[in-house]
Amino acid sequence: MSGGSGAATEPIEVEVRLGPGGGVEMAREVRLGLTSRPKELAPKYFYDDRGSQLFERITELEEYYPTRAERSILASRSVEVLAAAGEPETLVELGSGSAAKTRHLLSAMRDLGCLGTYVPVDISEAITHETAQTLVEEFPGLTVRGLVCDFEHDLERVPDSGGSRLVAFLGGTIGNLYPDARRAFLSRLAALLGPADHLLLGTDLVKERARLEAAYDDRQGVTAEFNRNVLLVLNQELGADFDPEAFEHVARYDSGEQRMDIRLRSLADQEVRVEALDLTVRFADGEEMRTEISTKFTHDGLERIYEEAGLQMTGWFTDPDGDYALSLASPVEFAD
Ligand code: AVJ
Repeated sequence: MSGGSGAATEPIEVEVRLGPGGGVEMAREVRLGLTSRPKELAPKYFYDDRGSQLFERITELEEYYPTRAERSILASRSVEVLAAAGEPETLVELGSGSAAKTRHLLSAMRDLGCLGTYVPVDISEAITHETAQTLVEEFPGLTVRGLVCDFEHDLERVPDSGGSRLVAFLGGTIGNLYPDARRAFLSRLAALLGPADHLLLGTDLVKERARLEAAYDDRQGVTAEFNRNVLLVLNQELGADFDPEAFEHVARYDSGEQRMDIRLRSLADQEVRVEALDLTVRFADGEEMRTEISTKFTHDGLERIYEEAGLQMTGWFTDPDGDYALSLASPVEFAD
């Protein structure tokens, strides 16, 4: 942690909690994925610098509505959201990144007179520092207590600044988790929340197949490039020799599971060498490897999901078209 004895009065503190085991874990996880049937890779590996840039471009595509929809809810209803959350003094944001949408929440806190502390939690130390600096300049008096970590592992490290908290998990990233992992994650979040705290969760909503599939298979091919980028990440990080051109992007809506199912399909019988794993992997012509699921939710479905995790929904905010939702939840044990 930076700062000395006067640490508590520093406007910005960033704690770094990145264990040295990251690479080992990636190797283990990728080995498991490439030797499973069907093969599968975790979506977190999309996001190296190039992958993050490609994702930024996705958010600007005409077909990709979720980012715009979420932003429009935050832009028009943040005061309402904050009031429903009991005017918290602390905003914790999981996966904060450049905090582009966070400004709406911070402005609303300022307008309501409750703005105290912002706790960005992100995997990128550089972005967290940069964001912290920009925000203290933009919001005089704001205290930033950043945490650099993989929040799926280090959720319990989120500092308690005193006062009530709003923990925001935006962008629809919860949709990447399988039901078991999602339940576990939300239960841990629930355990972290005090009686006056709330969770603010961003979720994409179930809608017609055509719009969903277009959002994940844009005409410009940016999403295809983003999907194939995971192969370049494996080449870089694990000394693999994937030829991204030998795979095509597949994005299908699974209406039974209510989720987008995103895969890479091998365009030939091929062998790929992964040097760091001392592993040679065979792909049959047409074989598909899943790289991401992106679950779509409904109001009632989310109510049940919260309930299973020891939470209860206390607020529901959608864009005018009903494409996307921000919901508020609080821990059940403290219900009044
Ligand atoms: C950042 C996980 C919310 O699931 O919509 C976008 C990622 N993948 N296009 C999503 C993504 C393909 C995105 N999330």
